[in-house]
Amino acid sequence: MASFVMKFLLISICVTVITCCAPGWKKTSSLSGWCFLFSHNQVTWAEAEEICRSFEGYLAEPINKPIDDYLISETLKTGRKYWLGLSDLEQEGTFLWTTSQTGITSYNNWIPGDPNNANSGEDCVLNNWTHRGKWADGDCEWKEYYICQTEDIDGGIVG
Ligand SMILES: *[C@@H]1O[C@H](CO)[C@@H](O)[C@H](O)[C@H]1NC(C)=O
Ligand SMILES: [Ca+2]
Ligand SMILES: [Ca+2]
Repeated sequence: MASFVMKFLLISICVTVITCCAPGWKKTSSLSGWCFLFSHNQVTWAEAEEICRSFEGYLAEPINKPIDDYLISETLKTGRKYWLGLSDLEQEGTFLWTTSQTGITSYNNWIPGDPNNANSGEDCVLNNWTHRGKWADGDCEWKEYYICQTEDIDGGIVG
């Protein structure tokens, strides 16, 4: 009973005052309103996109330096590569953020030499921890870790 009351209070506080993240999701005080999930499994880019959607979120979009810096700081802790919500699947060479379908504006963090659409083509972007989290285009069919992002408070609690 006590724990039920605690949970109810917590949810009330989350909804009215601050953003809370679902268990397993991370938040950072410098980026209020967002929750991030760093996966522990490796899937294709399309599968990652689908999984993030099922959490009412989307593949993380480091559209600016503060978000990218945060994702990089976590990436360097785990030493993994993660899919991001950026691809040139629609039109070769034109990278679009998945949710807004808008292009990269002032901020980008490509590894020098990327994107290079290497081999039989690379259309999906991941951050490469061996290059301090800078971005690389990779083969969408590779199985990689992924970061989901959500700004939906209710989705965060239920999901
Ligand atoms: C990440 O960087 C390493 C080291 O340069 C490189 O071998 C690897 O191919 C890179 N991965 C991607 C997806 O670009
Ligand atoms: Ca490409
Ligand atoms: Ca590449």
